[in-house]
Amino acid sequence: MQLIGMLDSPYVRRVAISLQLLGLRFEHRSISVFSTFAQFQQINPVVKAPTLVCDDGEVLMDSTLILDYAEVLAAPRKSLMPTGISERQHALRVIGLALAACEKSVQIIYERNLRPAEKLHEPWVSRVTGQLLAACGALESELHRRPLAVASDTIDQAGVSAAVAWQFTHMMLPEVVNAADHPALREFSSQAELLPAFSAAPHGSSTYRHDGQA
Ligand SMILES: N[C@@H](CCC(=O)N[C@@H](CS)C(=O)NCC(=O)O)C(=O)O
Repeated sequence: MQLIGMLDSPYVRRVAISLQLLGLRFEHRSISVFSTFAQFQQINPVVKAPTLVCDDGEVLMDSTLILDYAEVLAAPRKSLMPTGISERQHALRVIGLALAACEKSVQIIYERNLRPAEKLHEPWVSRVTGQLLAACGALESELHRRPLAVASDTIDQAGVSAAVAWQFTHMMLPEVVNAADHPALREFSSQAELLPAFSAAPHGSSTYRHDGQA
């Protein structure tokens, strides 16, 4: 199967990291939804990253739906989703917060980069910024309340998503989300970024290769 999209997208990155942790082989094609729109459109006319081209050619999109598919492919060997109800409930809360942080960060970045400066709508930016800070604040509290595992064989989808969300927001909007206010997230993310599955798929424009070659 092929994972389409750049690793500067937190959604593409959470899929690339999760597929590795699930022990699934995939080819990564680092195609941009912006600079190579037409090429992306040939693969998925909706132009959403991540896109997954399954082995039979069917095209999936949306990171959470792709991960749902990946979980079934990896079962019963491996899973990143806890099965106990209390653990599952908590994982879903953390993943929801992480995805909200990604979504609000992306909205701010698009507002800044895609809209002419004179058309920037400040009330919208303020609203989204408040939502981003709320998501990061809640993630920080959750990490204090219930620490997440951060080793290759114990990290789960909540851990992958929280770490990817923090790294993305921290790299793209450091002036919006103050790292000093989020010590637990910062520490968790630094440890996660050292894991082989994370370092093989770093934030940015590189292409993941399963043989470890960049
Ligand atoms: N909920 C989606 C969000 C995906 C998303 O918004 N991806 C961005 C890249 S970070 C994208 O495709 N942008 C192009 C567009 O929406 O037109 C997911 O989890 O995959």
